[in-house]
Amino acid sequence: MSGSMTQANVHSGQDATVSFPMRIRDARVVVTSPGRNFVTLKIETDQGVYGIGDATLNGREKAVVAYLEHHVIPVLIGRDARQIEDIWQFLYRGAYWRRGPVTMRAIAAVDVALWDIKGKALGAPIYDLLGGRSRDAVMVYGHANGGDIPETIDAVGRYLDAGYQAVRAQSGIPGLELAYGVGRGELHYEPADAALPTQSLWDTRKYMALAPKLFEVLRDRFGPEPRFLHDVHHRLTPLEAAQLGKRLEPYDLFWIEDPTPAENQEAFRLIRQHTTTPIAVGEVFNTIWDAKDLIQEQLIDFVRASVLGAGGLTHLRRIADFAALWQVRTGCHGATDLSPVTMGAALHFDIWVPNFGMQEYMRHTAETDAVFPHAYTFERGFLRPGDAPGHGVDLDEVLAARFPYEPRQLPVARLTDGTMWNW
Ligand code: KDG
Ligand code: MG
Repeated sequence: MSGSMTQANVHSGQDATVSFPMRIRDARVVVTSPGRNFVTLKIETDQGVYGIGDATLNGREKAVVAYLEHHVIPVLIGRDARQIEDIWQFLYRGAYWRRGPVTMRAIAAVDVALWDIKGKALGAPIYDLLGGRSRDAVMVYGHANGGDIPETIDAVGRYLDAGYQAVRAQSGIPGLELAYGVGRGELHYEPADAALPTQSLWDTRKYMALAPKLFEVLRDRFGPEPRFLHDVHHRLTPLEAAQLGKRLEPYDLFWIEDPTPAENQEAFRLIRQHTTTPIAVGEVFNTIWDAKDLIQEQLIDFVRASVLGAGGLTHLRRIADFAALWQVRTGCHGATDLSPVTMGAALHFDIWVPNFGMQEYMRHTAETDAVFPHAYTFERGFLRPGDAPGHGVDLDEVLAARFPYEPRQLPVARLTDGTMWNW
């Protein structure tokens, strides 16, 4: 497509003056590891305006780097950066090989960088381009965890004292080393911990006995007000998930997440038929097709697709609009492997999206925050995107170069008899 419209004196957000069209002059991938690995795409235009997008795929970073460098960047050069929709369609349809975490993260990085450029060129925060604010601030939940129930209760208490209104609670299971969701530090839980996968063990019966007890004790201790969330991390069969949802009903959870793998969307019907505990699914979703049946059959309550996982803002807003028809709300994935660039973009999305549910927020390390200076702010359980043009997150390339890539993979899980299980 060619863009012939000209418009002079548009503020770039970077103290430059731009005129349209804006040709993509250069694009490059920056890999940095300020505490963990991040893959970042920087797109530069001939008008001096640049944009930043996140392309991190935890434990598989280099696959996205190669996809971007070999197959995406060469086709971007010379295109008009204003044509976000056409470029999205070109990268999605034009690849022939559709969907998947590698492809869709690469597309997300381009998409978010282009929204950033458009916002800077027009002097507008992305939320204004989407349609403006629907709320004042974005409610977030943090991860409270401990080696056992008493430790988890203490951790939840610290989050509530810090002003959080929503807390995800995960407890270690006595006798099982390395339970999912139990980190080594308070705020910086990071599962990708070694160059080769760490092995953890899983025991469904022990977990099923512990999880309802945890929430019984949490409600006793903290009363009805806090929103409590819990991540099952794909570990149960549909029937077990239905049983868990039923057992948790008295404790009024905000959601249980990923109760069973969602490759088979139909599997959620059985869970749904047996429990009114709300269900959230989708941090591994890449497109609307992963969620279509779950949404339109009203088998879930929250869709956890993210700006990073689901092809950027252009596609995520389609998922959200589709979900709104069935009163399914958003719940964007926001673990530490989504960089501050994704967090910035997600907050513009969250503050706009009419059917907002909740945003996950795990703190990045101080080094990560320094490499990605950002306009978003946190205060007592809420995040605000700030009013900077674009998404408001930058990349300090000089600092980034001081943190070279470190091979890290996610753990694997086995049953106690050695059978491979879902991590
Ligand atoms: O990289 C994997 C993590 O993002 C994931 O395990 C975190 O389940 C997760 C969550 O809900 O944040
Ligand atoms: Mg999860």
